[in-house]
Amino acid sequence: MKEFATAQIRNVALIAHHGVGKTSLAEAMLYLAKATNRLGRVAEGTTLLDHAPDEISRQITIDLGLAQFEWAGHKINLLDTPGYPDFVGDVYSALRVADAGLLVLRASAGVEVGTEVVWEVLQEEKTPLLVVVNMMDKEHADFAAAVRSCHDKLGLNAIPAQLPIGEADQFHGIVDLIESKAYTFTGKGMEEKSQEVPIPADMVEAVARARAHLLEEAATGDEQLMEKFLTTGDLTVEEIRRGLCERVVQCDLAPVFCCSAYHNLGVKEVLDEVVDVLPSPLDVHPQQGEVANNGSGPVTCRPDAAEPVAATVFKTLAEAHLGELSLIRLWSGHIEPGRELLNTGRNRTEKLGALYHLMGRERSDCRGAAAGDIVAAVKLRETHTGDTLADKARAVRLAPPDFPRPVSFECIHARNKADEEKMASGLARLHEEDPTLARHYEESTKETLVQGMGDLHLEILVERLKKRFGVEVTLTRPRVAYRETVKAIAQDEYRHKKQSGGRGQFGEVHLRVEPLPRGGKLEFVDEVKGGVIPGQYIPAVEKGVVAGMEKGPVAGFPVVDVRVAVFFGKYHDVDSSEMAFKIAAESCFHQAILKARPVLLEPFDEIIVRVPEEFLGDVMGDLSARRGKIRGTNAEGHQQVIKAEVPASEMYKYATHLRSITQGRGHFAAKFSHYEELPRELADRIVTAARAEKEAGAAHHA
Ligand SMILES: Nc1nc2c(ncn2[C@@H]2O[C@H](COP(=O)(O)OP(=O)(O)OP(=O)(O)O)[C@@H](O)[C@H]2O)c(=O)[nH]1
Ligand SMILES: [Mg+2]
Repeated sequence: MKEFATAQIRNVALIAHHGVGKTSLAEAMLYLAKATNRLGRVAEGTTLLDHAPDEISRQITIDLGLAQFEWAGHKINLLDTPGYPDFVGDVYSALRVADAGLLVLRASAGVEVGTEVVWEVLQEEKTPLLVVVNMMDKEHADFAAAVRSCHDKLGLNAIPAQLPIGEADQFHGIVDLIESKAYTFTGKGMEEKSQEVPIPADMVEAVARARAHLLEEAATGDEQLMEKFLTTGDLTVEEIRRGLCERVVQCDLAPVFCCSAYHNLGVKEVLDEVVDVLPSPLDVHPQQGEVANNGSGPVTCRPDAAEPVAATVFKTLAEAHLGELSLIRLWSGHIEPGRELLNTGRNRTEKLGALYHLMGRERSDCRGAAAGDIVAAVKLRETHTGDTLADKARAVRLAPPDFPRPVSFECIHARNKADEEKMASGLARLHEEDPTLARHYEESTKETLVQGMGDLHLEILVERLKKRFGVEVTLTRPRVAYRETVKAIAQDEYRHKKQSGGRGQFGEVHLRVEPLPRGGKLEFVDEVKGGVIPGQYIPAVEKGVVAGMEKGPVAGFPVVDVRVAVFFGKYHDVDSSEMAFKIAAESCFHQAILKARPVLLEPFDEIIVRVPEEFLGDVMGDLSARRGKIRGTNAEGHQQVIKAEVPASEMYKYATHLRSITQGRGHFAAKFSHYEELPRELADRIVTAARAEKEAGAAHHA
């Protein structure tokens, strides 16, 4: 493919609820653009875009796909995003770099849950949109209802730019309201043939009404256009497009089109409007970034090939037949293979290798790209998803996609010791590629946890670890990182004395243990008077206490939030040593804490749940059943936002559960909040379990 100038580029993301035909639409576009001579089918596993084996077997999109093709003298960079909520990270990636979106709806359902969920991201990114009502050929297709749902559920000003002729199995043509022309499809798809016909008699009135509405909306916001519309009642095709274009860029309006991607009906018309109505990289706000230590505030990266390079790496692909690739959006400057750039976040020089244009699984060489374009580059060694690449002369750093925090977690185990290292490096790589997959080693439970956006996300992680890194892993429910503390003040003493020929060991320590407020960790106090324990041994006493805190007396969890004072002791001129005092202190601590009413603490998460009004009662009831404490609720648009504190032990698989009780419409974010004392009966259960485990361990070693 030749190189395109910035004005001729369209970066467009396909966004929607899962399974409404985003990938099918992209395939139809590639077919129309003659980028392929076979129309790819999701159900048959023949698509260019869903090409990974796990995508083909599940018939869903897992990884963001890129389809680059030429249409009407323009280069379209189409970003096909996954609709499953587990892979929402890629929606953030795509919207970070797309200049516009195609919001795809199912004609029989209109706005669905998945669309509502990504709506927030669309609004944050201020993405200009066209709405495409797909599956017009299917049962219960209802174009008008789908349009209404945009207004009702999203508050989106969706204005038809087309009307369908017939719906469901009667869908056989389109009235183009911009050009005031009607077309019927001559074959059931594939051939893109359509024939101009008079506007059907029974639609004349509806067309006139819809067209007047469209023209009025197009003229709003432009005084000249409005004046002409009011005096003549009409606008030229160019004026309508100009007016629409302006309002689309302002996110004031989204024109609505209809099609059947599967039968390739109406898709050509959508493509034409992508070129005519959606903005080029020149029409959207330029990126602003920071240059470290320049002291002059944000730097603007204009979409100009003559400027220094500024680019965002928004996705890393790793497929056996594609190799490892970084997808790069160029905001300013020009790049070509062999170009040296700086990874500004990591301060590493990187040299670009081969560059490619992608059509899903197919790639072709790219000799250069100008500001605004998207290219695939052979993965750079130290550059990962979200990083900025820039010319050294202007080492600008741009905001990465604002990825959501992972909400699902599991404990991950390698099959054997030898696999553990491979697992760790595999997890590190997968995290660099997909920041919504995280891993974390929990010191107190000695477990490695993996975190993702849902069960399916983690299931795919397991499969990919096996396929790409050759490690077999299993997932289990993580242990809860309980802690122990005390509720009373107590003291005790301990003498460590050993005489076994030669030099002996001697140290006597008296300790007092007191409770501290939550979050107090350890406060160690030296109250020794008169040198009964010489100053040089006090650090050893503290070390003994710290060692003693590793395993609490209740169930062996770490002890926190205690003040420990050493207030008396004895030493021996010859036999005392640091080791002797450390041992004495550790033993003394174990004795004293037993008398200080030790208890178990459990971690609480602070969570924020967003749900539509009608699910508020169910979700709150469910949170209470999980021993959650509701801290407040308030309305945000159509949604209720619940703030609560919930025991971490009750949050296992909550992402899946919340989806099921809210028909997929609730979502949440969680983070660690604090520790609280565990209720008695639950504590007893944990103590019993810990004892059983200890005994089993002892039996195992015997
Ligand atoms: N009848 C009919 N079926 C369609 C149409 N568009 C898509 N399909 C079918 O709907 C199913 C889902 O289509 P996809 O293109 O995979 O949908 P998607 O939105 O990309 O799905 P995800 O990427 O998993 O969110 C496939 O079996 C398609 O063949 C259409 O216009 N008409
Ligand atoms: Mg798809």
